[in-house]
Amino acid sequence: MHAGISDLARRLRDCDRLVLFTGAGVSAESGIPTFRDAQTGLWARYSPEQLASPEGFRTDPRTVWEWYAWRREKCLAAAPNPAHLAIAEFIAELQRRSPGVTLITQNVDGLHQRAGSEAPLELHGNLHRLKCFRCGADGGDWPETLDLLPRCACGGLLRPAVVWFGESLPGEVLAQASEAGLQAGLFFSIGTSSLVYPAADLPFQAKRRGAFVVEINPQPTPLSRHADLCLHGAAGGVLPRLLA
Ligand code: BJW
Ligand code: ZN
Repeated sequence: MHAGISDLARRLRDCDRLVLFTGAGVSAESGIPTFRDAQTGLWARYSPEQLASPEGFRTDPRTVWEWYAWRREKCLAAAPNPAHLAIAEFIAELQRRSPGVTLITQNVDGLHQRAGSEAPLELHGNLHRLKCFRCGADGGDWPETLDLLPRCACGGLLRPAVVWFGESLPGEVLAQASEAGLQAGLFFSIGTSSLVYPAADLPFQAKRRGAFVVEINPQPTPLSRHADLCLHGAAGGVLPRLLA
């Protein structure tokens, strides 16, 4: 039996350690495709093995660069939607009361920052930054053209600074996210399919430590039956009302 929404309003008022954990669904209403939607998801049209794995990059770095360049253009052309904005306003409001709110995102699109959320914990990196495929060094800004693929001072190819399948998440970011989850009294999982690990484990860890877990998603996920409350709907519709 799910706890009610009036109970949630009370918890939002009283809770002093809160986590907002977001996935691609939060950017869907900005026109950024999710990964796993059966019709419009990126993985319905493109191969994750070819485009989002170290093996794929090793085999055909140009194809991977071109795919990310296309996605980057889409992100730059998009604007934050009411979900990003509600989250940013909510965090600003809460930070006046207490410091205990952490935004953790799996998204690489930078839209939380553009909405005004300053430093989300980016578990899967950021598409707008680059790093070296060989030595891991920071790779500066995107090149003007891809006529020649950009290289690091060490000679290695640069790549988008995102986390591909089979790669470890940035250790310090994951540690901070886990810590925030374990401390949380209230944990929101918003717009994520809860399928990709280790990120998907965060709400389960929080739940085991006693957090009240709320899921916001138009579809059920593997988290749904463990959550204390499921709000079925689009993030851009639910969040502005909930967090106002
Ligand atoms: C809305 C909405 C609206 C729609 N409002 N909601 C078997 C084989 C191989 C690997 C594994 C395996 N089993 C486990 C693994 C490990 C693997 C994994 O978890 N795989 C599973 C898929 C099975 N994980 C990894 O490899 C991770 N690393 C790791 O484990 O390291 C340890 C290790 C080291 C060495 C060897 C082996 C292990 C790394 C995972 C990296 C994920 N990377 C990506 C790409 C990032 C870069 C890029 O953007 O290109 O991250 S994949 C993609 O999935 C992206 C996302 O961040 C991530 C999560 O997706 P998300 O955000 O949940 O999106 P969707 O599309 O799945 O869901 C959207 C949701 O929104 C849906 O529920 C909709 O209903 C909802 N929605 N509209 C609200 N308006
Ligand atoms: Zn290098």
